[in-house]
Amino acid sequence: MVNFSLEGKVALVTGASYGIGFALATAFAEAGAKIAFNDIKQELVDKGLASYKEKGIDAKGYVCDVTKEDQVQALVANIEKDLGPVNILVNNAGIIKRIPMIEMKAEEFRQVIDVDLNAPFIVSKAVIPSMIKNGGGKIINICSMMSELGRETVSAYAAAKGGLKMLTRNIASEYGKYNIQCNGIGPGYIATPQTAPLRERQPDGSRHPFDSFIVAKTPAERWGNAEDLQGPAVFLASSASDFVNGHILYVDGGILAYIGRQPE
Ligand code: NAP
Ligand code: GCO
Repeated sequence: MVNFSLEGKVALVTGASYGIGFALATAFAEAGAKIAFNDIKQELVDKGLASYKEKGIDAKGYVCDVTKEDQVQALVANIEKDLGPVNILVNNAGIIKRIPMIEMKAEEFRQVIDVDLNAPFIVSKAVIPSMIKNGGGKIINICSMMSELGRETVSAYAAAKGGLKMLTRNIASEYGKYNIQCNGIGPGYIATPQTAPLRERQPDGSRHPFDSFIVAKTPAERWGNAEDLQGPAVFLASSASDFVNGHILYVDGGILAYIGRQPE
């Protein structure tokens, strides 16, 4: 029988006080996993703990900046002490800076690469040794439409998410022999705090032009919500996907397949 259960597994979802990470961790808990998550600030970890508690989930929260290798090593050691070795890692923490490339400072470009690409390397490197020791594991990298497409003002983010697609494939290639599956989820446009600026109502009450643009580019004719990602994530975290490796599963309502609705 196909097994989507996560009973007895320890899942670490980075940056999961709210947003997509919170939704994925919630789904993992509902499938039986023990949940560990981190955020940069204690008050956000506390906010996340309260939100998980409201859903009846006894998550463990840790303050950790995923770009700092020493903090990540300590995070993984603390999770192992509190819950056991990490069986499932979701590299979810991420930032975006929407700045025209020639106006972007090199430091701003580096900051995005640091969180969105260097950090998944750092956190994956921290958990793979114990996954090897324990006979395998699951790594899920949260990629993006920008793993495949570019657009104005998101050069750093697209470079990072394109790199994350290839890091996903490389981890799959290098560690598949240890029964570690590393895959990506490429969400379409999801209604979270990160995309709130793209959906703001205009002063005259009309929809943000980008909001209308995305709806016209999406066959499903709607923005996604974080819950749309839960089933694909549980699939990739479970033994149901043990022969899926190095794959980027796009959960985008069809954006990548569609040229876009023609103007009326
Ligand atoms: P979000 O609402 O901005 O949440 C991002 C989370 O990451 C926040 O909890 C944030 O914590 C945390 N974080 C940022 N930098 C961190 C660091 N250095 N160390 C630890 N935590 C850090 O974003 P989201 O929309 O849920 O997106 C989550 C992931 O999905 C990101 O990788 C994003 O690129 C990706 N994604 C989003 C969409 C979308 O349409 N929303 C689509 C495709 C992919 P703070 O609040 O403390 O900053
Ligand atoms: C943007 C958006 C996108 C989404 C997502 C799409 O400014 O274009 O923020 O990048 O966050 O990555 O998959």
